[in-house]
Amino acid sequence: MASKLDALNRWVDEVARLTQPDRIHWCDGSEAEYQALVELMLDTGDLTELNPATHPNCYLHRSNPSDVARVEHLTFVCPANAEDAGANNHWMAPDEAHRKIDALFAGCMKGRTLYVVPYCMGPIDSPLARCGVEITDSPYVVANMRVMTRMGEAALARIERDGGFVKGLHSIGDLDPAKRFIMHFPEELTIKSIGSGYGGNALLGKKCHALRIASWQARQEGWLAEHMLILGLESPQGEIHYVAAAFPSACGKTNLAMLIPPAAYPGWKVWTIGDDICWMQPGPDGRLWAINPEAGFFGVAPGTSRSTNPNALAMLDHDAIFTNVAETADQQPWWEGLPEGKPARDWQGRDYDPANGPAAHPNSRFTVSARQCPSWSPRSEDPQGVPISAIIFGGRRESLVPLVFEARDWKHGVLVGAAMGSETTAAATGAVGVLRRDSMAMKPFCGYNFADYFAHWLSFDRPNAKLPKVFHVNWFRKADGKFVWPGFGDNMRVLEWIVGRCKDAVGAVETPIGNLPRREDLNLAGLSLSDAQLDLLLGVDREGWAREYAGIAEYLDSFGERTPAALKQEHARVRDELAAAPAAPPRAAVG
Ligand code: OXD
Ligand code: MN
Repeated sequence: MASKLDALNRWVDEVARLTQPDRIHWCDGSEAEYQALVELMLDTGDLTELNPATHPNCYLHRSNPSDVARVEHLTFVCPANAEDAGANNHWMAPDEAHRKIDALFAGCMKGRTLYVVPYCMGPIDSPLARCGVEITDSPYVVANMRVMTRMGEAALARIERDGGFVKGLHSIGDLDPAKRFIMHFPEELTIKSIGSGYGGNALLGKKCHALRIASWQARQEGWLAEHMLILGLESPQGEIHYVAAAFPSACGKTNLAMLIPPAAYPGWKVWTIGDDICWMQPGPDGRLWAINPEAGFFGVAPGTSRSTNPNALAMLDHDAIFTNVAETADQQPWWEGLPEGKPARDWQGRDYDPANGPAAHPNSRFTVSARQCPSWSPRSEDPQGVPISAIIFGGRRESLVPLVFEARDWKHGVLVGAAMGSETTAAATGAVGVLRRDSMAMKPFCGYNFADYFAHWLSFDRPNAKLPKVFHVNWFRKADGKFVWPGFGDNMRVLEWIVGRCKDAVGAVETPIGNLPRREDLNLAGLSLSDAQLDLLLGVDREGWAREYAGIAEYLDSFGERTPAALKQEHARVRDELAAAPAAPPRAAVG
């Protein structure tokens, strides 16, 4: 009798014929299987054990030094029509892309085991969840997928029920950067990745499936797949508001998702649902309901400490995989920003010598189950997801961009997200600290033309929709080379204002770029910020913004004819307001 797994079995056979592995292993996701993989990797040297007394069940993986970050210049989105990939993606014709990458896959698994990894992105019984199967020859990838997704038997059972799944073929190949490609075929719901064993290049459930392929599916099916954390903010009265926030890679999503409120906030609590990806869909009540498709965190280690993110540190002392961090003399993991301990060996396993650069690679990571986080929310498992009250966009901006502002409505919010800019980080190869536009923090992850993506975002504004309010934040404003805003736990003050705005319970002042808090609208108790610093954080430099909007116009035009007229009109509205001399002091918009 035909089974819904026939297509999967046929694909596994086809891949095995191409890649010629010595063995095929179907992953069941069990603890015993995980332990066997760990033993194997300890034998081959792919993992080393960290100090079992201080960090039980923690392991260190050192990747090839040429393979330490996502490779955007080698990442392709390959629909039949180049226009559908858009100027935001590298495109290759699908036939050519298959030919090129299949030539690299030919025979690449000789002497290796081919692992079949069924996984589910999202709570296993959620109507919002979607399944995939990754075929890989990397046991490190399998171990990470077990932490990051619902992997194994339950996922296979769901695939058997649903029939459909996303196909992801991965091999580390020979780790030669000249033979490295990450290719996406959205029309075939297929991913092919070779030549890298690192993070988003290799754990195909994450960026490749849950963002690039899912964003394509989401457009067709009427939902959103976004590069956003999800948190719940609980007041002392027990009221919880859920917020989703999009920041580019390595701009603090993990820290915000796990925030511990400062002393000025007794009785408040932040609940963590996700730190990287959010799938949202309009519910019958018109609100957007969101799930985190992932089950773990693949977070940036450097900078994580008891003062910046105590919750993260608390989840990292057992059952975690560390990649490219340094080690202390007694085999504890170490990275820059950790005041305890000091490095003895660097991320490449050399005796630590500051002349060789940082001890931990700036993009070194931890992989850990979300359930280990002290602020993990049980609502993460809710099949219906959580209702989103606010969407926050943000980036790293040394100058110009204020601490926080609120978009006047959804259309303006879409413009604010589309116009986002951020200084680049070590999460991808290339120069660090260069300002680039990164719409909705999706520049490296949107699986289709940004112009169509903006139109898709605009399309959610329809009768009976009860859409979240949209905000923009910037924790990274600098003066004299130093950050002005303390950030981390104190970002709670901004979250409180945001939720207050959602409830029409707190004031703001209207400006052409959006509504900003006045000093009296923010709880600043216990902070020592000077008047000049507050002016900087809460001020709008009209001339600077006029220049910014000129740059945004060029950026929107770079997507050509498909850029929605409504977005351009919205841009023109703000640009004209900025150009008009302020007739009167900004108006208070007390809500
Ligand atoms: C990530 C990234 O790993 O955005 O989450 O690079
Ligand atoms: Mn990310």
